[in-house]
Amino acid sequence: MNRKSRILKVMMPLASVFLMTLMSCSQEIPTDLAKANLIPRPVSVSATGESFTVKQNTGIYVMDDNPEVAEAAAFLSALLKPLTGYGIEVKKGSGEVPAGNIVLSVEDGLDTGKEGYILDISKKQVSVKAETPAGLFYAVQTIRQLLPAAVESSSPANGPVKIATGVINDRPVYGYRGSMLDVSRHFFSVEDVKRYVDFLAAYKMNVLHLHLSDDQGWRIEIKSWPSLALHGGSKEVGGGEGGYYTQEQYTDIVNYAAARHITVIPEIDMPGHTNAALASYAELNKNKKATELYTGTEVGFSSLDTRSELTYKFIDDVIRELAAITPGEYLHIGGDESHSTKKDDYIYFMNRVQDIVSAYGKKVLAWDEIALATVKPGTIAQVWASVENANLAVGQGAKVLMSPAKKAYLDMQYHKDTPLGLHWAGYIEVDTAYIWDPATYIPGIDQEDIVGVEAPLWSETVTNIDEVEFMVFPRLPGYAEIGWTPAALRNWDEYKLRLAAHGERFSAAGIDYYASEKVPWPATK
Ligand code: IFG
Repeated sequence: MNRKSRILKVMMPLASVFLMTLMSCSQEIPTDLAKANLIPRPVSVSATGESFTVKQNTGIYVMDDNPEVAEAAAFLSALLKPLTGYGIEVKKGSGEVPAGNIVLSVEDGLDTGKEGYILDISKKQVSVKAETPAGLFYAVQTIRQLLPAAVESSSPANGPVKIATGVINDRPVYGYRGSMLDVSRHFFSVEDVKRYVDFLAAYKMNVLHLHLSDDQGWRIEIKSWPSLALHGGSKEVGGGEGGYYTQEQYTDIVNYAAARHITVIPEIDMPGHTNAALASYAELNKNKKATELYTGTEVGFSSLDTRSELTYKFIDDVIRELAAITPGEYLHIGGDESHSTKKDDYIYFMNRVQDIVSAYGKKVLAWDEIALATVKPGTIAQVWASVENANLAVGQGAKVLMSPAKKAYLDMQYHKDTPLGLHWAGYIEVDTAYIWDPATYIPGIDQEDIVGVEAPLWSETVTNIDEVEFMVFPRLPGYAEIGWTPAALRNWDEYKLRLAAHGERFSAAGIDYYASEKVPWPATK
């Protein structure tokens, strides 16, 4: 062997060792936790510049017997398993937990409130602390966003999974961070509603308001009035076959949401928006004639007979059955656009129906027109169109839920060429949806008057889950951040960069999002 080949024989292995070392070193270059694209933006993040690596024997220790803590751990394990290919076992811990593991514990006195958490990531351990299981669940959603986008398609990461080290101390500003899905204009399957719940959970939202009845469809089984669902639920806008949830299916949705710390608030809209009920029972109509089922998109033409005792028997039966299958403390009684109800009749009706709801141990949510009546103790007015009603409600000592149509209606077109949606409240591009502060939106209505934010998706023009995704993304994460993150930490020019980084996560989750030109999406999109 000549001299040259002898040198090569020695040098080659050394070169490959050097190259491997370089590569492994390059993977050792610490990632910066402060540069993570988290939405909602956490209250405080301090990076320490190293990485925790998930390894073959990494487990998740729960230091508490509370089954909800184990559920949060199981949720994280289900995210990590396909990503790493490891077992990621959930174990009951006590005392010292060996290095290289993830630890979830519920503790008092953390000053993180009911939904906050402290996420302390070091090379040796990921420690998640919260005062409640909800806080742990939200910490898990933060960890989820520290993992590669592949986690959203349950597919393997390309290489070791590393989590940047540092401490995140986080808690929401508002306790009510929600979205509404109108399943009345167009009906959506249980599976679609569960997917909608998944969207909310990923962004730490905690309320799903289901608009279950309107002129075009009654979507929940009421056993004492069976025709409501059977007949009133048989069509939808455009004349399609509609549908409804049996009480068992509704309970399935409620439980699925609850496992993700999301409360379902059902809405029975009345006295207006009631044609589906009036078409189902002749006796509910003043002239004792059932109306025709309606498949158009006009509003304001229907009204229950507010002076008939049968109407209140009907409502009592509906509220009783709905309250019995709704663990959440609120029922929504609608009250919007009652253009066919005289004002005095409306006031009488809304006052009486609030009493029926509280008789079944529930509190009332209603659209802001309720402020024209007596807003009873505990009732929340959902602000959608009228600053005057909002001030009337707060003037009566009520709290408000902010859903201003001009900012928060997800059925508004992004711009004039958007193929879906309406624009009566204006066009809502992604920046318009983000650049507002509920606490200063209406002069005289301050943060302490506001329970939170909700983004409604009305479905006159939205017919399936793909169209839902197009209208909801990329605006929904912005509403989640408005509900969670202090206004002082929010600004569009910084947020849009984080949102851009979520584009690959939407794609990995199979979300057909609108690639707005307002957002600097990475070249791949
Ligand atoms: N207003 C109606 C909705 C729906 C909406 C569409 C409320 C409270 C217009 N009421 O918004 O039923 O038709 O953008």
